[in-house]
Amino acid sequence: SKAPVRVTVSGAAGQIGYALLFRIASGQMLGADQPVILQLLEIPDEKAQKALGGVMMELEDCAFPLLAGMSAHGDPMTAFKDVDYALLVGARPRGPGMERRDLLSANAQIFTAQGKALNAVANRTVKTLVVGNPANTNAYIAMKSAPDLPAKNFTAMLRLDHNRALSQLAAKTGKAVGEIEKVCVWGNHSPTMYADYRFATVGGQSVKDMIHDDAWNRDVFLPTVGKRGAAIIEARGLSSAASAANAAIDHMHDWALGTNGKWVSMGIPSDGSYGIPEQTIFGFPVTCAGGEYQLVRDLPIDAFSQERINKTLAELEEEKAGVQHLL
Ligand code: NAX
Repeated sequence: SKAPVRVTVSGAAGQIGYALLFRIASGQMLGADQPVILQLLEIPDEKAQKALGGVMMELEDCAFPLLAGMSAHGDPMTAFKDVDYALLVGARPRGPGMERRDLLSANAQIFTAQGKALNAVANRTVKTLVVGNPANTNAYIAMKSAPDLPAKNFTAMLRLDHNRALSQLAAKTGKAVGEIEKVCVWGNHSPTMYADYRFATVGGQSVKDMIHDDAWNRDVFLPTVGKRGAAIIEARGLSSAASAANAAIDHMHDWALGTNGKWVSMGIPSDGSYGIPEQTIFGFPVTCAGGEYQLVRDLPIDAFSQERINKTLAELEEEKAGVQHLL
């Protein structure tokens, strides 16, 4: 049987953590034959650590055959020791009266410290996924704080937007969600993201031709996907948690185990393609094989798409400028 791999989850006592850990431990992320050791990071605060202890009791009570070990941490330097997969979920939420600038700098501190810890103690092949918002900029900060690790090891989660786009397209076309291929989401994980179905197909048929309604794209589809997080908060009184955890599972699963040629969306450091400045963590279409992601290259970008890409890029550049002095 396979040797266990180490998986660190930060924010492990939070609501996404609660929807995520049990699925990792049951094998849904890395496969039914892959034992895992969970290294769980929370703020050192007594209440958070106590809550984390409760989650760990529940993990024990599941008696997962694949759960080969587990530990609680309040310090990233121990939490990331020898880690193979790091899911950075914990972040500072925006509090009442908090300016965007304050939020950016609070998170810059967290992700600088975590990037440095990964740099110092993680396995050199660590695959890092940032979920905590602002996810793309936090991933950028962690990457910049870990100069001894390959930049390509740092990614941000666009998969929830990708999955939301798929489900909206399935509903619109009346097709099964699993049949839709070649959808992608460009840019920042924020309402400015650009979900793009120009290349999408169902059973070889063009989704764009099936829908044949540019106004629906602009006035219904993009706003619905972009504001879906807000709609869930409005309905549930809490932000997306199970769907966010599911997207994190999908992202890591596909990165580790491959997509068999299928497109998925990942926030990855740009290599300069599509006019996106190098190292900007930007949502792109990728395929995954052999534990690596590959950018889908040379797609045509029409005027409408260029406008949307410029808009989401401008937002990311502004976020980056807001934290540059902290790096
Ligand atoms: P919760 O507030 O329920 O949980 C966050 C947990 O992180 C808390 O237990 C907190 O103590 C912990 N934490 C805070 N700072 C930490 C640090 N420095 N080290 C370790 N742990 C720390 O939030 P939850 O609903 O779980 O959401 C977590 C993050 O995901 C938020 O930043 C949220 O904005 C972001 N999201 C990102 C999404 C994406 O698609 N990229 C979608 C869902 C979600 O909104």
